[in-house]
Amino acid sequence: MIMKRLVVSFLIGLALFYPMLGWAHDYTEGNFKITHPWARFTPPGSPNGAAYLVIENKGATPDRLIGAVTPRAAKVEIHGHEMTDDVMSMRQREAVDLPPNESVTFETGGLHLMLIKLTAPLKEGERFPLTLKFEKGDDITVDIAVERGVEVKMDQHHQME
Ligand SMILES: [Cu+2]
Repeated sequence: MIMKRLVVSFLIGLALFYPMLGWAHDYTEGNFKITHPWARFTPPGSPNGAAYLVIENKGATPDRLIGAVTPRAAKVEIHGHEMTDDVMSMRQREAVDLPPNESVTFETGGLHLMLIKLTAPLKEGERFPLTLKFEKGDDITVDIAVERGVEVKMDQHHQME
């Protein structure tokens, strides 16, 4: 009886804890380590989303991220934020340099992968595949974890497009 109760509470604990496991997932393939690929949930009717991750180039040579694809969106664009005349604006980038032995962070308010025309809103707790394309290295497919994240005003630019 006690054993059964322990198992049940363990399972409940696991269910509650499960979303947090997403925070720690990472992938090491080829020269790259991809850490915590995630996207913010999107409200109903929102056409676009944004994904974030950290890419570490563990190799000895420079490479570049040249794009990404996912079945969850019509296309993926690399976006960065830039200050021009004291105004922060979002700009599409062709590629992101990945120097050897350095980490590049895609984060809210900075570099991000813009998911254009989502097939459906991103639901918290959901996971979906996204394939990163490199100039030299092989493609790497990661699971993007959809999370609540922290509310950031910056994200409003996604609604405007
Ligand atoms: Cu964007």
